[in-house]
Amino acid sequence: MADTALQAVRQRLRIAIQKNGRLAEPARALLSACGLAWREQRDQLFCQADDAPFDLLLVRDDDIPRLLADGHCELGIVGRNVLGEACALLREQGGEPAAVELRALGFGACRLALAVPDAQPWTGFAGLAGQRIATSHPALLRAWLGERGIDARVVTLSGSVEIAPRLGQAEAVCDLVSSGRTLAANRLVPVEDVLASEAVLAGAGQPLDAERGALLDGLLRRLDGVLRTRDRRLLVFRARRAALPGLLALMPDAEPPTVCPTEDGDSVSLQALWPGIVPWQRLEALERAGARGLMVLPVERMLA
Ligand code: PRT
Ligand code: ZN
Repeated sequence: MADTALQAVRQRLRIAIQKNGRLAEPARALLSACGLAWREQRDQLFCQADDAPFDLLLVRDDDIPRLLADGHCELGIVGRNVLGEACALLREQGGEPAAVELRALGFGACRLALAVPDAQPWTGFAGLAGQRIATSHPALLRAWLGERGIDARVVTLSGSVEIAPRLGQAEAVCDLVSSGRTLAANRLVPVEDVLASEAVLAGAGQPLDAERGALLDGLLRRLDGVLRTRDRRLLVFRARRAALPGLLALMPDAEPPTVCPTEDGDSVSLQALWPGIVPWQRLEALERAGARGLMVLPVERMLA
């Protein structure tokens, strides 16, 4: 490869995301909110961001830790459970985790939980000794059992873990739970949490060269801004100066507002960041206290 072409590759950051599945759309939405735009074509596994030094790898979630470890990408958006399982497996083999969690992203929430048949009385995890536990997260489960000194047998299944007790393959399961409906439908009850999971931004364990390190810092800054503002609203209104104390008293949960004088000198224009939805009653109270031209605006992005 010519020197300049090699240089161009080096100056880019590759981000692996799930092509299809639960994390696929929220991961794309998050990267878009960070200002990245790209065009995907059917069956394409690789695409370049428009006018930005980032590439996307569209893959299965289970492949992301290995792609990071092997240096095929620098970043990945993946469930903490998948990242944790890959790291726990490496630790079992005496290796060091080759990928690290950089940010929790606030979507894809679930928990890896131990569950037992509802007809089986639960007397605490010591009762798991000698039992078979079916899971698709064997290394995480072995680490959890090991920390508690429980000698149980881990049965590794790649899917349909919840039917293992009915098929006589195991006495308990360790599976991902979000609403709990799947467990209930299979007459299982969750008894212990092994891991609280959500989607995370993972990075390769190795430090990046200066140029890509700077790209990563820039992306993290934008990401932090998006994460900070995701649920916020900007509240904007005008009011008479004299009404200000009463109005501010109605906004204890907002960040300290910016207050600007208007041309008539007697009024002010005010804007404040509000955490989450502004309750209807509060808007009415603000209007009664003298707020005029009230607007509640979504915050798209905030730079640190
Ligand atoms: O094709 P690919 O390999 O990329 O995708 P996948 O099928 O392996 O993964 P996918 O898309 O199902 O899940 C991706 C990630 O989403 C997981 O690794 C978790 O981090 C996260 N996530 C969040 C979940 C769930 N919630 C979840 N409920 N992953 C799986 N489930 C399954 C669970 O295994 C069980 O079968 O949903 C069922 C339980 O759901 P409830 O709502 O009935 O409790
Ligand atoms: Zn998968």
